[in-house]
Amino acid sequence: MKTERNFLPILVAAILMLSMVLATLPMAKAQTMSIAIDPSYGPVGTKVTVTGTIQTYNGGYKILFDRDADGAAEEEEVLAEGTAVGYSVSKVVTIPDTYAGARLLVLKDVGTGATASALFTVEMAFSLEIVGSSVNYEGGPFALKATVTGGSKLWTDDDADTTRDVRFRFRVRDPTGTEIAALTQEVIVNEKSPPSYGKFVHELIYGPNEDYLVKWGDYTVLLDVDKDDDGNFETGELNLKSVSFTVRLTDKPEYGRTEDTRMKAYVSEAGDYYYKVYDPTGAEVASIGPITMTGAGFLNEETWASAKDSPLGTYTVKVVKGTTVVKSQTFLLKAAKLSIEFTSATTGDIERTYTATAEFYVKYPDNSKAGSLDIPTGFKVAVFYNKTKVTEISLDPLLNYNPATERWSVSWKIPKDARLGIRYAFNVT
Ligand SMILES: [Ca+2]
Ligand SMILES: [Ca+2]
Ligand SMILES: [Ca+2]
Ligand SMILES: [Ca+2]
Repeated sequence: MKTERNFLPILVAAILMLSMVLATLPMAKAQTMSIAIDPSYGPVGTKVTVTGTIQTYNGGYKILFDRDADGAAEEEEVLAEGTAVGYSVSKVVTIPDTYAGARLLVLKDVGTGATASALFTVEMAFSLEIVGSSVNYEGGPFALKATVTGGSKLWTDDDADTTRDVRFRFRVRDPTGTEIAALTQEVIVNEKSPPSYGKFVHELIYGPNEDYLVKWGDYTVLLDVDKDDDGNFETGELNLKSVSFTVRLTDKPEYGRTEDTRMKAYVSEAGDYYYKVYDPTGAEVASIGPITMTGAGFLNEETWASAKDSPLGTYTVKVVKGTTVVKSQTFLLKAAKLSIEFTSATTGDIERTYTATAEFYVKYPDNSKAGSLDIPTGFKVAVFYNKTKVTEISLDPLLNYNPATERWSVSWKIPKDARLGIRYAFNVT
């Protein structure tokens, strides 16, 4: 009895101590695999935040995506890899080319091979764009590119080349909104090669010398896609995307000095024609011709280049036959957009209070060099460190231009308090 009385408090104390020790030991329990995605649907190219947990503390993970839509996300279909923070994973992935529908997105623990999966629903998407300029003279050309991503894996091969395909149709509306039946094009478009699963692209060009593109104004191109691949275009498959282009007498509505003004016109009868260009005062500055036409058709493309000192403002182009003005349109001549070509600059490490210098040409669009007479006083050169402007220096055409070399120069004395060990650059604005 005596021993029992003494043993009980010792036992209680020992159990208490043991539980305290256990409480301070790290938990060795394995985390379960989990995955959550946001958003859970969208077109190819959607950025998806994948969060979840893996089994291995600070372990490696992979994110896999069933891009070929065979029902399994295989090792070669990896979208991202990384290392968990503790057991947690958070990663943004971009949905790659694949087919429409629910696709497996899998988080995998590289150490244990365990996985957790979610479904991302891919939506079919359409695009139609103008390649290059959306403005041109009569007849074009205008280049277009139509794309379907997230096409259907059920689409069949209709042109017997063992590649699944789908029909695109392009329709064109003139500036009055009337559809031009003669410009409608229907094409069978084959799928791009893997890994561009579900991607269908077609490019086409209207013009040059397209008789139907001679009315001035905005034309609209509409894209139809045979989404159910039944060979017909029904409701829900029409006008999925549209894009506009503009036809005029010159290939642009405005030009910089020294830039070529290109013009082309359609005429409806035989005769001797001239292109004539008039400056803002009404003075004739160009007369190109005669261009002899034996019937209806396009006059040749002709160009007129303004000079460095051509007056700025509204110019007029006319197509003239004898004393008859057949067509007339205006364009704007603006100050040229000048470009800068550095010929030398201080590079490498230089000490503070030293002077850094750079030399450069200032060029017109036609590549001719701008001298001190062409450039107004006070155009500025900025010194940058990375993208941060450090200082700005105004140039004086008398001091900073060398007529012999046609080069401009800029110098910058590096202040005593300039930050050391960083990289500076000159930019001209
Ligand atoms: Ca797969
Ligand atoms: Ca087909
Ligand atoms: Ca085919
Ligand atoms: Ca159809």
